[in-house]
Amino acid sequence: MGQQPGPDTIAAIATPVGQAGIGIIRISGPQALSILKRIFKPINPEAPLRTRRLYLGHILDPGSGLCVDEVLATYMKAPYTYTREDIVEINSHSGYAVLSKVLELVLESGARLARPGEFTFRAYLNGRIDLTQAEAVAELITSRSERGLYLASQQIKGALKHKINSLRHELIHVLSQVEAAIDFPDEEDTFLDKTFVVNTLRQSILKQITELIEAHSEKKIWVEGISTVIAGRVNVGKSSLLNRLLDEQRAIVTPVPGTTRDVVESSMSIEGLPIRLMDTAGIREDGDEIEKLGIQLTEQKLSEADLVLAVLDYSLPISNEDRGLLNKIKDKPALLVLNKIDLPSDVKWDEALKGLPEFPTVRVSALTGQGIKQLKKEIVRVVVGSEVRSAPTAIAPNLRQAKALEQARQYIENAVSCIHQDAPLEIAALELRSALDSLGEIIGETTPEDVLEAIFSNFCIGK
Ligand SMILES: Nc1nc2c(ncn2[C@@H]2O[C@H](COP(=O)(O)OP(=O)(O)OP(=O)(O)O)[C@@H](O)[C@H]2O)c(=O)[nH]1
Ligand SMILES: [Mg+2]
Repeated sequence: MGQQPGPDTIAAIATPVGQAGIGIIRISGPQALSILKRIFKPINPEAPLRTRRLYLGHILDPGSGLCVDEVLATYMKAPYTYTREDIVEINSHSGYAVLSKVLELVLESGARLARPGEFTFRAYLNGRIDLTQAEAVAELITSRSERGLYLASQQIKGALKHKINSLRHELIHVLSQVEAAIDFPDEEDTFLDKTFVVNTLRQSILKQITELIEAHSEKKIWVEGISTVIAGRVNVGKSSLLNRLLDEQRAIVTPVPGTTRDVVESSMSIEGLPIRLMDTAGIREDGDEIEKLGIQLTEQKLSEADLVLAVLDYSLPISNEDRGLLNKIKDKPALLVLNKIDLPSDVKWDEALKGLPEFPTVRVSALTGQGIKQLKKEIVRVVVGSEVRSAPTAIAPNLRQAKALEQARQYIENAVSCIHQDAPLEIAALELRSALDSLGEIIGETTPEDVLEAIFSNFCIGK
């Protein structure tokens, strides 16, 4: 994203390119209106193109004079727009050829193709929104659940920004007292009330920061979904379990061991909890070349998973592959799924599992559906505690913001121990100032350029 936006005008297709009723081309910048006038002929040629009105007309190619499409066009005058610049939106019909032709004419008339997230970046640079609001726009678009949508929309309205600003004010108040005591060490009315300072830092500021950090993990679940990997040795019924959980024949099931070679991913929700379910290649020691690659992929997915469903065959003795899997995931949130309970079994499972890492265990039959309800309940329990909370947190930071909060927490804890140990107050002040900077990074006041670049490059083009 780099440089400040100059006086240039950007344009992009703001809707997915494909066949649909309408598609939107968006233009932002000082030339937006003149570009529109060059290529758009309103039905009423006398129409003055006033701001915030929808005009019916035609897009004409200025070179050939040919009509491209019948459209609705809007001109929105700065500064009360998304980017705080002049904006034009052209609602054309949606098809690849139409949209790209209109965009081409816009670009030929003086606009430049927008980079991903550049409209929102301008909104941020022009002070219409802060960084937390800009990030929430991306989260709103990618959100996988209603709860995730709620969290993102709260953040767009500025909930996190206000929270961070109020924390900063509290911190500035404490810092000003520390600095007054440094500057005027001998005066009675600037004498530092250390108990007050430590209490404010601990009981108010640190407490709020910690609550925000905790809310982050909850948010990740709602916005991104829980990546849940079904793993186990070949033929235990992983693909059957995926199909049963999804209630559809998504993955191929056969009696042949080593059927699944690749990762099969699907989405579902349990009690509104968004789950990204992944069926993987069965683990076995003597597979062929393709199978080995599949197993490598399984291992990678296992390491990234939020939750593992480790499937074992209830009817067969425990194997080395089973033991290897359980040991591998010993530090992960996981459920042990004993599948095929419709079949007879001589295995004494309590004994067979002795000495292995312990997990909550559910007995199911992917074939008959027995135990699947219980499995779904356990999934929710492992991920969010006993049940889905009905009163969600309204404010929840994303990973970047949570990391900055952790930094701030560390600096404040350092300051508290400095004050406790009667270290020079200058050091405590320095720590508190660093904490302020970390909080400032969250809302974009002290955010390094490369971080901004990374944030906005994750947006889609046209947003
Ligand atoms: N009786 C019984 N058979 C099952 C059950 N679940 C799966 N099977 C059968 O077990 C065989 C293997 O099932 P899959 O779902 O393909 O097993 P998988 O773990 O995905 O196997 P790979 O992809 O080869 O690793 C098939 O013949 C299924 O019909 C079950 O609960 N009970
Ligand atoms: Mg399979």
